Parts: sequence; structure tokens; C-alpha cells
Amino acid sequence: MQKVFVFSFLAIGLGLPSIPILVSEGGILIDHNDTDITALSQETMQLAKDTLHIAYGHTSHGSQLTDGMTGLVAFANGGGLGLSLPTDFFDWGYDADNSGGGAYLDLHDYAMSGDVGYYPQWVNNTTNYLNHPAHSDINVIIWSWCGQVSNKYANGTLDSEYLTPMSDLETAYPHVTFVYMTGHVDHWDDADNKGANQMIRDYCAANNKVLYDFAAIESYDPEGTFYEFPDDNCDYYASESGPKLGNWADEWQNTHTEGVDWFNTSAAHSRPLNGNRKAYAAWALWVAIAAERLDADFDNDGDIDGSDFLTWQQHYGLASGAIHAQGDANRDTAVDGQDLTVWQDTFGTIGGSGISLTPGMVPEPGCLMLTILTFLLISLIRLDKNACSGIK
Ligand SMILES: [Ca+2]
Ligand SMILES: [Ca+2]
Ligand SMILES: [Ca+2]
Ligand SMILES: [Ca+2]
Repeated sequence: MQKVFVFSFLAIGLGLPSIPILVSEGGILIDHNDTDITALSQETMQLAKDTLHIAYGHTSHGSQLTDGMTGLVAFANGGGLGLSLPTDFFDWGYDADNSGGGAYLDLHDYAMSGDVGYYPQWVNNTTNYLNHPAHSDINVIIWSWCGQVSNKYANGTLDSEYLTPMSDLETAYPHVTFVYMTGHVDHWDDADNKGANQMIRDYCAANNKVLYDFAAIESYDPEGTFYEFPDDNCDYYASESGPKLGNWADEWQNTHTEGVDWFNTSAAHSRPLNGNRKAYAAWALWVAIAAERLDADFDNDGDIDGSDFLTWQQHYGLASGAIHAQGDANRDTAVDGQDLTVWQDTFGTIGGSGISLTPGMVPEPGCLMLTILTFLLISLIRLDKNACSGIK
């Protein structure tokens, strides 16, 4: 095993991956600016399929993401938006035993009953789910709102029944990425709805959280036009109490070609185009999470260098219970060759985001070679130790 590992390390190329820059200091924001599915590379989407195991709890509004993701499969197969990917590339489903091997995105839909509006049920459902041995592979938890976000804001419980419990779960399950969401837009309770969603945005920005901004996605049409007073079905109004002016999704769909520019899909309480955009943003979310989870900046000082390598080396061989700061780059709770691959692929980059250093900042090739030689020496010593223990 050890020999195979050493040679496979030598076989690894030195090229940097082309991961899009969606990550900053551990935080991820997915909103209306992340609704161009053609901007996501096959390589980065495949990384999400290869590495993410997602559990999703939601009711009707939240199904816009998954229904849209289902419709996207055939739309892409038909070359919609000019997409040219392998057949069924966007396929997804619950891969209970992970035998799919990345052939489709492992997403357990309705994994936890109810939605995030029901406290403390959603917290208990999350812990019960994650504590079940059959779900030990789950590394992404995502919850959607129905319509309760405005009431919680009005009642002053949005923090105690949502933000704080989410943060507590992150502390309790450090190997899991938790996705925050804003609630759907609500023209009929405009002030509380805007207040609630802004409170969630501010909290996520201040604390480097992962946010899927559901409300922002339905406040803009595909041209980027902002609608200040929209409703969840894409109607837009002149003001909080003013007349209805139109429906941005219907208007866009009617001036564009179905099957080419957009696809028909179920989108609960809304229009197909809203479900399309929820699906595109969901894939941007999976890509960003997968990129962020592959992080070899173990000492969290903003770069990936020899110091991070030494961290990995010191904890190499931990088979379970490892944390990121011990060299677990892919957060599978083990420190092994896969983590070294992440370190090696992102060596000389800032924070694992795929942002390359400027030429003058790139470490000398000799520095990298020295590190590799150090690694080989360590490996040979380990080989020797293993051989001795094997003889005994
Ligand atoms: Ca699975
Ligand atoms: Ca570092
Ligand atoms: Ca450093
Ligand atoms: Ca690992």
C-alpha cells in the first residue's frame, strides 16, 4: 500500500486546478449573480459529484431547487443554453451506499422532515439524522424556509431559533458544511420579510457562513433587473401597497424560447423560470462548497505552503476523527494521501481558493522539490518502519 502511494504521488502532475473564485475567507454567498450555469466548468461540477454527500430538508418552496435540478437534466441533454456535457450529467439522487461513484450528485432529498421554520424540531431532526450511522458520510446539510422567516423576525426569534442553532450545529459537526438560506420574498409582509432576509445576510457575511440567498434570486430577472416589491410567484408591484405591475418570469419566458433559453419545470408557488434559476444557483452552491472543502491551508494563515505540508505530515495516518487543522484537506476525518493531493494541487495558492500567487510570489521550483524530497524521505522511513513491524 505504502509503495503504491509513493509512486502515485510521483505520478501526480503539478498543474493547478481551475476552480472558480467563489470563496472568500471561508464564506460563500450564492445569489442572483450565480445563476449562469454555463459559467460552471465540467471539472468543478464533477468535483462536487465526487465529493459531496448532501442532506436537504424542506417543504414546498424549497422544492424549487430540487424540481429545477430534475428539469435541468433533460434541458442540458437537449443542449439548452448551449450546454454540451455528457448525457445526464446533472443527474442527482440519494446514493445511500455511495456506490454511485460520482456518476450522479449524492443528494438525499427530504432527508429530514419539515422545514427550518419549525423550531426546535429542525434542530432535533438534524442531530438525529447526522447521528445515525447510515448518514456518517453526509458532509452538507441544507434547510429551506417555507414562510416563517418574516414572523420570526417580527417576533424577535430569528436569532434564537435559527442563526444561533445553526452556528451551534456547525460547532457540533465540524466535518459538515451547513448552508444558510434567506426566506422567499413576500410582498404581503414586505418590511418584516426584507428585515429578516437582511439580518440573515448580515450575519452570514460577518461570520463567514455559507448562504444561499433564495430571496435575492427571485428579486432579479435574468437580465439583472431588480424588482423591489416582488412576490414568490414573480409578480411585482409598484410599492408595498401599490398595484401589481406584472410578472417578471412570465414576461421573460414569453419573449424567449422554451427548451433553448429556459425549461418547463414544476416550481412550487412560482414560475418555471424561478425554478430554473434556483437550480443553476444550487449547482453554483455545490461547486463552491466542494472547492472550499478541498482546503490545504491547515494553519489558516491564508496560504498553502511547506508549513501546511508539515501539519499534514505530522498527522499522516490518522484514520478517523481528524480535523482540518490536522491536515484533513478533504474533511473526510482521515489524514491520508488524498489530503496530500489537495495540498500538492493547490501549493502556492492563497487560501485554497484557486487564486494563484503573482509570479514574483511563487515559491522557487527548488523549494517545491525540496519539500517533495522531504516527503519521499519521510515515506521511505515509514516504509522501513512498516517493514520492521511486518517482520515481527
Ligand atoms: Ca451517500
Ligand atoms: Ca497555510
Ligand atoms: Ca504559510
Ligand atoms: Ca482527509
